Amino acid sequence: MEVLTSTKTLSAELMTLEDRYNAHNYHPLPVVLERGEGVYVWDVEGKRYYDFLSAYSAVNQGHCHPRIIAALITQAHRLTLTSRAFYNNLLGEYAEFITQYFGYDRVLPMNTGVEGVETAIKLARKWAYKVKKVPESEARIIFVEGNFHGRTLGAISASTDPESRRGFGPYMPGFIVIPYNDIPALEAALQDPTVAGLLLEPIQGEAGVNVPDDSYIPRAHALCKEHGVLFIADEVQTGIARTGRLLCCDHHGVKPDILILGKALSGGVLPVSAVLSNDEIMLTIKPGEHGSTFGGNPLACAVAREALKVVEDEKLAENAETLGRVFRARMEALQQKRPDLIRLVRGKGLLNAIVINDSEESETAWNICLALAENGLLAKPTHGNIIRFAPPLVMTSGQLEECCGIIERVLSDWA
Ligand code: IF1
Repeated sequence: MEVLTSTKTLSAELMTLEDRYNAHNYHPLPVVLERGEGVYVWDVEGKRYYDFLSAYSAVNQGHCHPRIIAALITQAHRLTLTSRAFYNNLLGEYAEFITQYFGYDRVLPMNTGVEGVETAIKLARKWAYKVKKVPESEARIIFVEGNFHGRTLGAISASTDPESRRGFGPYMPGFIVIPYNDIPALEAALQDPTVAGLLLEPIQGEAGVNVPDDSYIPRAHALCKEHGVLFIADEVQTGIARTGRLLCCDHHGVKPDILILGKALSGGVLPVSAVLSNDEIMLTIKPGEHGSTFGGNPLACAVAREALKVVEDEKLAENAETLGRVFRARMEALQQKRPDLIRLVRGKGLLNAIVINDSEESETAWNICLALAENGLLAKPTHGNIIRFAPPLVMTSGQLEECCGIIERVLSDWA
């Protein structure tokens, strides 16, 4: 390769290459990353950034956590995949570990978050027919507006986001969508005896870190109990210590009937998801009725077990709670200084967002993220004018101070 004559030549070349040969299903920030360690990532020109997206909360334990990488490498030399046609020596121990870790009877291991969501929908329907005695093929699942559960046809059939669903019809039947954070709407929907479950995120990530009223989750859970409907929590993004507790539902003392995990379940090392539930629900699925080639593979078991141990050993939930309060206080002070630019700050733990005081279509949030990248901090807008801030949970208070300083410098003088 010719000697680089100017900065960012290699980045430009690699972006061009990706644009030429890759599908255009994303609009990435113009940064080409090649290395990650803890809270940092480096681009191909060697510039270091604080990662404030954490791969959408998949690297809560920090990039390339040494313990998780070691578990990956050790197991990769021994056995990576057997398929579930046979037993493997790690799945039983992993299943015991993760069910005790979260307090459930059983786990159904999958790979991506959306496979976890699809699995939960199938479980809820199966339970409705087998246990609640809903007539076959008539079970309904309640979702809430603003949801994001993934990109499969099932998940987008519940979506209210035109970008996620437009042009992909026809859609999955049997889904009811009601307003989020609206108890009367839920009470009305629960009058339908064919409802099997309510599936929601305890904080809506993609919708822009949409935090419901404190009373919403516990009251929704109680109403589901009252009506014999399963409370299903999609904690793919909010789980694994991200919001300052092991699960976001823990803030409310609510134990979901079905819990969906993904992303940081592997520390961002490979796709690992899991659905947890108790016998009455989980055992409605019989052998041969659900699964996947890689679900419960020994490599995933080794990695996920270590990733969960790291969360506990390094007290990542406590750290997220403490640093999250510092972060929101600093951002709220900034909002006071620049109410013209920042409409509000919201979040829990280290899942936070600022809402920029501009239209959805405006480029403001995008341009702010470009300026933040210039200043060594990576964040990305969601839905037009909202910037999500979600660093790895291993961040120190000193690093957070420095990052708040970067954000304050860029936003204080924003013209
Ligand atoms: C993309 C969003 C975040 C999720 C929740 C299930 C899934 C996700 C609550 C599916 C995945 C990812 C997907 C990725 C970007 C990212 C995302 F912006 F799309 F919405 F995080 F907010 N439930 N979220 O957040 O998990 O199948 O992806 O493993 O598709 O653009 P997955």
